[in-house]
Amino acid sequence: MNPSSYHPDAFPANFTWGVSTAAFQIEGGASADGKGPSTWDTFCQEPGRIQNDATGKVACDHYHRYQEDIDIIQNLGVGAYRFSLSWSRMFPEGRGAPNQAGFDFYDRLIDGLLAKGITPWVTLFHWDTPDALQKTFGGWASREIADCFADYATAVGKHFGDRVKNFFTTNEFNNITDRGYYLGQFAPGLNCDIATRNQTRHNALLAHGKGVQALRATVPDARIGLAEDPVSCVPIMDTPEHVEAARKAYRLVNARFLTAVLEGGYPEEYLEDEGANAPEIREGDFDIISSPIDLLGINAYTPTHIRAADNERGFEQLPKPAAYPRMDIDWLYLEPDILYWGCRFLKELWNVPELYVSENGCPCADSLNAQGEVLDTDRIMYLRHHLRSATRAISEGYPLKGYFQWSLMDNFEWANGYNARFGLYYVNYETLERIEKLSAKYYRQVIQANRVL
Ligand code: GBH
Repeated sequence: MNPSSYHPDAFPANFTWGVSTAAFQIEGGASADGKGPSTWDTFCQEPGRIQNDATGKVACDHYHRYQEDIDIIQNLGVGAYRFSLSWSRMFPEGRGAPNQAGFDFYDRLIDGLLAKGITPWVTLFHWDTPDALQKTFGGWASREIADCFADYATAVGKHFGDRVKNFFTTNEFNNITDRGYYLGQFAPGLNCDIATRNQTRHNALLAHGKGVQALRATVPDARIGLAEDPVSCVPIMDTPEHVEAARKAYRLVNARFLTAVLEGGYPEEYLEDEGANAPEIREGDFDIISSPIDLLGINAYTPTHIRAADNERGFEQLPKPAAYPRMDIDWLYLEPDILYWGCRFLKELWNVPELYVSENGCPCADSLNAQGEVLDTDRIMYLRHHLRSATRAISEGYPLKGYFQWSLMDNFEWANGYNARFGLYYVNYETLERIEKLSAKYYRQVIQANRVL
């Protein structure tokens, strides 16, 4: 950096600024124009699963209001928009006959973004499994899902690959597998045994790997990665012994997913811990799972604090004190340094070539004041400090290339329904109007200045 223009809070000139969403959380149009049901459509029908029994039938009605949404994305000044495709909108049965209208919708969206100079970043799968695949072979509990996903990825690559170059295969394995098939909090809402849970993890890794290969084969100039939410280990203080402990912890607590993808195998400790419940691994699986990726997306929200310990593994996770500060949801504890340590450990452990924050944001108790404004100073505080942590990572040479704020607008927050507002835009769920929050103005200014403000 030119010292005369150096500012400690500045981002590099080619830094990618973006916002993120996911299909089920914003689209609505649940059965419009031939879309098939996803497991989330079905799950929302079961009373008691979602707060207030909310559903994704309408959500933000992005399916019909996408043009207005492209306009607000443009108004933010971001150069990139990360969104996911609804698999069952394009393949109502998950495989077999395509639904042309589903492809048409994403054509309109992608062409609309490109016309405004916004680069599409596509996530192939953000949790909305075609329900037909759940009903036919048990979804992610079966290895068959990996081949279906590969076929789907091939179709996506062939159809959109002339215009879309940046891809994430999957989003957050843990919420597909553990929360869906073991904890039962997310679709399909099952409480399987541990062996099945571990097998769904393995099947998901395999689907990712086959997805990478399918995209590589159909879009030669694609940049491919996955979006994961690694447990964000943060050393309790920046001293060599605690940093070393947190690095070890990062590798082991993320063993089931990220470590497995990036090392091409499960760490010994994982297989030991799971014992007889370890997944069935077939020959060649890990060659597929560890297919080279160009970039990694990290979804970062909440920390796990680590200190060095005199035990077999050399670290311990510290519990959160009762009054530890949180944002407006029980699980989101404030710790901006997650971005710095995430980038550092991903580089140090696995030399990941390019890193993107694919999600970072928080829910706030947003409301309109008498002037019709949403003064979300708490979200601005959250963003400011996380961005500063990002600039620290960049200034120390870690390969952080972009930042996607979660989320463009308030939306369907899974089991919390519409009760957690993560947006830069406030959504009035009666009228579906989008209203710019103060944090949107803040983010626009940050992007313009290309530094933390
Ligand atoms: C991401 O998940 C998702 O990719 C995105 O769709 C979502 O809207 C966003 O973050 C905000 O949540 O109740 O204590 O059991 C982040 C992972 C999964 C973290 C669910 C919180 C519930 C924790 N989230 N989890 S708890």
